[in-house]
Amino acid sequence: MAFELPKLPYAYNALEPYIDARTMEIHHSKHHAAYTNNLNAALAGSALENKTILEIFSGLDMNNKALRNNGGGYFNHDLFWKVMSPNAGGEPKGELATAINAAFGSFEAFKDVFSKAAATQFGSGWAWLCVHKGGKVEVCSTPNQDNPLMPGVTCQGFPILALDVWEHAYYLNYQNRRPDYINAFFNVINWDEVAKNYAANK
Ligand code: MN3
Repeated sequence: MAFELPKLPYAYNALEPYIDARTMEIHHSKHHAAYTNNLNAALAGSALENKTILEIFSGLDMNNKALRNNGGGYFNHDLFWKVMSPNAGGEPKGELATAINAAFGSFEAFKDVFSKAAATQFGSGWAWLCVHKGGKVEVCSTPNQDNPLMPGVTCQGFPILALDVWEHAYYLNYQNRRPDYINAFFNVINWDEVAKNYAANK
């Protein structure tokens, strides 16, 4: 079964003014679509063809650039779309809030650490909030389309919140002002979805 471009769970303009419709449309229908198509091309005829994306990551040959970049691009964007929502933002609740407070001291302190990870990721990449077995959470960042589920990536754990800091994610609206885009992202984080990811992978 080939991978399919996941449907966006809201309209392209739903995240305005924080993320503009044109950026969302190009990002989803061009960039994410290309990663998905290229992933399928990289898998075609190989022994991995019917594996899940998590199975593919667990045994990934990091020298296989087509699989690494396009598998990452497929998975990372799927998580990114799902952890955003219109009329979202605010702060996490329940056990996720407890875990964030335990790791960082407060939500504001978490926001600083996450924002710094996103702002200082040199070039293209992603910022993550991950959960480890046992429930501890950690912030990290990775270059390109790498993610914490890939072998040898120093940042480990299961990713439950993702922020794309490639220029294609913000340049039309924010140009070189990556920190403004990062700040805006906090207005569209779907904490209910992040909490679901936490509960499923802790
Ligand atoms: Mn992207």
